[in-house]
Amino acid sequence: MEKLKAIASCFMLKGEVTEISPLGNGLINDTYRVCTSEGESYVLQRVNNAIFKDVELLQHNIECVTSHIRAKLQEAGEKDLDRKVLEFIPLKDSPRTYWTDGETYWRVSAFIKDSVTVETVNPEYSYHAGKAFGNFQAMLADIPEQLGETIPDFHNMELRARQLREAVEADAAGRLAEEEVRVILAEIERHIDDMCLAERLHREGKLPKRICHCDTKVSNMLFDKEGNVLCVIDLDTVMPSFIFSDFGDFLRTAANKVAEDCPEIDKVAFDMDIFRSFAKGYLESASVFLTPVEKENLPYAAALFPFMQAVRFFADYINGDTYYKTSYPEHNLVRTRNQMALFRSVMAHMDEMAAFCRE
Ligand code: GN1
Ligand code: MG
Repeated sequence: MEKLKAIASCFMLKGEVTEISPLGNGLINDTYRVCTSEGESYVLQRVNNAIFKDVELLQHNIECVTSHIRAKLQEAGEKDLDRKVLEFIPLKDSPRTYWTDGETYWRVSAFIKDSVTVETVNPEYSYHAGKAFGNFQAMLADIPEQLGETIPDFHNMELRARQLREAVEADAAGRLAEEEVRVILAEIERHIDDMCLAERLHREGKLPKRICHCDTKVSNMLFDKEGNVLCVIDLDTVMPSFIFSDFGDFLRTAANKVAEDCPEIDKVAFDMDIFRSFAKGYLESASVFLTPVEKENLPYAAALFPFMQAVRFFADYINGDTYYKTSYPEHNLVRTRNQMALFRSVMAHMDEMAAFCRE
């Protein structure tokens, strides 16, 4: 904790650091809450630079995005600015918003007062979340700066398929010896081509990339105590992508009846009430810029994200758990089973979703 205190103290905080405690349950970065003698609260985060290799670019993206949104909200007369957009704190001795010793990277943002995160949502929350993520994309549609991909080809299904095949080829942890692994692999292989539709559409010039959040899980949104959306957090993956990313990844977490690592597979199911409310909210705020091809393929996006996540968890399992934090040896396999079950459940609702989006 002394080391964390020393790092936090390099930032332009109000008051002296008095307390640091762990916060949240992200799978990539380490996050802490910092309290100071002036009664202020901050979020201190170690950016995982094994995964985000260019922290300079990442913070540049985040600064562009937060200042663009701040300006838009200000223009619209927003009163509660500090709770509607994240604010990153500069260092004491430089305008830079991250600290590094050359090996680890840290940053600090203001803690948003009276906010909560949730792991599950009801249809009403989903409607608001849909509007919020649609708005987020709409606000960023005219960002003047060029943003880079903080993880190149992050949501590129062709790349994820290739990475899985490389993992299988190397079989670094000897896990291909497990029969279940081979069964799952065969099922995944049957769907890979269909799931790579977005990349094909993009190559044909029919699908644009836009600035997206790319990690729209439920827990990446702050709500106030009444259930209103305050803002979207965890901006490391904000980058050019297909709008499917934000639509699909929210539903992957919100519309699953259980958590992504729940081992009781028979409880996994895609909740159409959540789908309908989220899609309604999203379409209300995003319709202004969506093309017909984007709209038509929203059901595909709902299927793509559980599938892609299954492929990523599964590749990590086969690689011997080198990417995601795990709590027990089969954790990534359990997550894979869960996401494949969700994928099957989504696929059973394709026509119903398409009919809903057409209306
Ligand atoms: C990771 O950091 P966290 O937990 O929000 C991952 C997402 C996955 C998610 C699965 C950079 O997000 O893409 O969807 O885990 N982020 C990265 O829970 O790989
Ligand atoms: Mg994240």
